[in-house]
Amino acid sequence: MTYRRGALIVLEGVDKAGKTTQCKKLVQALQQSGRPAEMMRFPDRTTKIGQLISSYLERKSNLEDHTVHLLFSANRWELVPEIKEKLEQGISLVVDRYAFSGVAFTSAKPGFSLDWCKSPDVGLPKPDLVMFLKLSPSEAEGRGEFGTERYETTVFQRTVQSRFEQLMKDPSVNWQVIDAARTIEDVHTDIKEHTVNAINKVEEQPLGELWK
Ligand code: Z5A
Repeated sequence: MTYRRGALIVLEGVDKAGKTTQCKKLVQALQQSGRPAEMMRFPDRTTKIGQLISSYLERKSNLEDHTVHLLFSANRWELVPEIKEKLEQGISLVVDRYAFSGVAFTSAKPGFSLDWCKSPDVGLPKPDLVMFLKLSPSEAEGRGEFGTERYETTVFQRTVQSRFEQLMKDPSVNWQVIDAARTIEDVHTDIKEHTVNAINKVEEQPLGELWK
């Protein structure tokens, strides 16, 4: 029997771009069309490392900036065996944020280079497709107030957006920019089309290693 793996699909974007909404809709649509698919999200707040991160984001605890960056990365690495197992079983994974958020958010802090921020995530399973949900800061503001978690301020989010733009210049990653300012249905149609193409394309290809 021919080996067919699932695809690793990542949705990235600034706050309120609609990542969670679209991940859920995409998984549902894939399943309904008979393609095995599951959703994952980072940070995964259910693990011990994820709980440390969650407490930091909720401002219940403070962590030194390098330390929290490494915890976000460790939270991805601890799930790598599960990611690989699912992909090998032919299940496509739709992931809400990944290493790109890790780099964009930490490098938006003073004194952090893109290279330093990327290094702990080098070698992670490489996404077959990364869709960046593009939404201008003013459009994001139109979707309601920011929450109370750390990083949820307009000024910080603008810097994060510019770091994402730097990351998107890397041709070793399969980026697709999605206009997230449209209706939920229009964005979904676009995302689904890119995803189905990626699933069909990669099923007989080996999984890559990120930034290697
Ligand atoms: N972080 C980090 O620092 N390092 C890392 O390595 C990682 C993450 C992985 C985690 O937040 C924080 O951790 C995040 C990055 C940092 N900090 N920030 N800021 P999270 O993942 O737990 O939650 P979130 O990412 O902040 O969620 P979000 O960005 O706020 O939302 P979203 O998923 O992009 O959007 P949504 O929840 O689907 O939709 C937001 C609202 O807009 C909602 O009311 C929707 O109904 C509405 N919506 C969605 N789509 C539309 C359209 N098309 N039109 C109109 N309204 C819409």
